[in-house]
Amino acid sequence: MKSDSTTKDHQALLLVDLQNDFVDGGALAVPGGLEVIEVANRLIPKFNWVVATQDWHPADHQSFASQHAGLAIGDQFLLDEIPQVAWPDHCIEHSQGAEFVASLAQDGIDHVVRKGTQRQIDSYSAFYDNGHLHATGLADDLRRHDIQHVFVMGLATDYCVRATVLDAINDGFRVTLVVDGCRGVEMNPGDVEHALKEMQDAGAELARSDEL
Ligand code: VGL
Ligand code: ZN
Repeated sequence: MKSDSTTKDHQALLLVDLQNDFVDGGALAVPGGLEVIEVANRLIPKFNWVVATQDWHPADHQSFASQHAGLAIGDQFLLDEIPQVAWPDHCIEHSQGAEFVASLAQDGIDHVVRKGTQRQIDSYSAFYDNGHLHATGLADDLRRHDIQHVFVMGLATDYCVRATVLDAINDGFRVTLVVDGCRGVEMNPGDVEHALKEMQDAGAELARSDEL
């Protein structure tokens, strides 16, 4: 770690969307997604406070291409005037695909944040929906636990990890992105690299898990 401006007591690990649908064989499989589970399992015991997000959609969520005649997976459209990518059906509430990956050391998770629960708006970030209309309550919860510095890893770098990191910084948290704990969708070549640059430009520090 670069400096010790925050101690363990004020640090949290934030695991983004380590769910069956985002890993190998899942409905929205992120290439190499399964590889980050062992990174999470190594980091979990090092933190006093561990938060995990769960993408948690109703079956008729309007981010699903299946809900719109004429939209194909990957198409961009406007959902209530907010730019939206059309995704395959994924992480439907209470489904197997929405469950955490079985090999994840779930006993070490202290708090779960479910997002994307409203059918009419998507929520990539662990903190706010994509329109920044409603907070999930995570920022307040972290502050209640005196957390000042969050270490973020998970899936996918160019969507939910990116949005979570940018919102965390905006809400005043120090953020370290655990780079080897992330994998991206990379819908277009360069998306992951671009997302990493955006996060760094916003003030995120980048680290490898073996440095923590
Ligand atoms: C995600 C697309 C749709 C993610 C979630 O976890 O990055 N991406 N829902
Ligand atoms: Zn989703």
